[in-house]
Amino acid sequence: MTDEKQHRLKELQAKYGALPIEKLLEALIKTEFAGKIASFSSFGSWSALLLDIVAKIDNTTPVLFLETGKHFPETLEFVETIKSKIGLKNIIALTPDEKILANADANGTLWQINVNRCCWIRKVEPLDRHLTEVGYDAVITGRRSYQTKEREGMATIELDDQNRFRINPFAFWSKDEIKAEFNKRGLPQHPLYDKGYPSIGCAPCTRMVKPGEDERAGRWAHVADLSTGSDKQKQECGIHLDRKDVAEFAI
Ligand code: ADX
Ligand code: SF4
Repeated sequence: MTDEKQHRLKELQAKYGALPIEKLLEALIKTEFAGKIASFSSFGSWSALLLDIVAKIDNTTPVLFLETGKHFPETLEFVETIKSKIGLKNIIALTPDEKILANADANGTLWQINVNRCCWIRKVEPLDRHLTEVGYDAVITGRRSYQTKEREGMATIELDDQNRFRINPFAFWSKDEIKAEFNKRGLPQHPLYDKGYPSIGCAPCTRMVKPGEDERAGRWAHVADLSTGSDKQKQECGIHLDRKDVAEFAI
């Protein structure tokens, strides 16, 4: 982390860190990082909320969607619903490198034996390739600190390991606050949400959640059953982790 970036981080936090979400994002999208900021979206259960706020500020803001080739058909339909209902004009689908796929996951079953490498091929590499090509200064995510242990320490405005500003406008929102704002705006919900999928990723790595289970219990639930040497349930696909922590899965 350079001193200059650290200094700017402190300035941004002091100036905008306590603002309501619309004001925070407006300042960052229109002024601080104009033309150099993108939002990520998983097009999952509560995604419409961030997308609605971003679209109302500037509906040409790039929205990066990792099109892993493994999504539920319902997720791909939901992308179209969001486009028409929320009016986003610049959704960019990022796809895995064909050569890497052909070499490392030719039959598409790598997720069964090595989820970390599969996520690297289908998410981390395509994202990093795009971020480097375009040279964004900042990205916006929909992560919340209550979601996982790894996310507990996040800040609303932070610097990632590549010296890029990462904005987590919902960092300190509770689940109830998200739901209330979502409902107030009358936003479209992912079609699988009401069918028992509170947290939605790729189809092979997302199962239905039983009543009483944690909302992320259905994510990578098969991993604990694999003989990969790890009995810990995977909680992060890798795009928000320091790249040194996923380097061993790179091809
Ligand atoms: S994950 O790491 O467990 O897969 P989760 O579904 O909670 O992520 O989403 C957390 C944030 O990561 C989302 O708010 C979004 O910013 C980003 N994200 C997750 N999946 C994708 C995707 N397929 N494309 C783009 N961004 C994504
Ligand atoms: Fe592969 Fe599963 Fe990761 Fe999707 S979530 S990229 S299918 S391991």
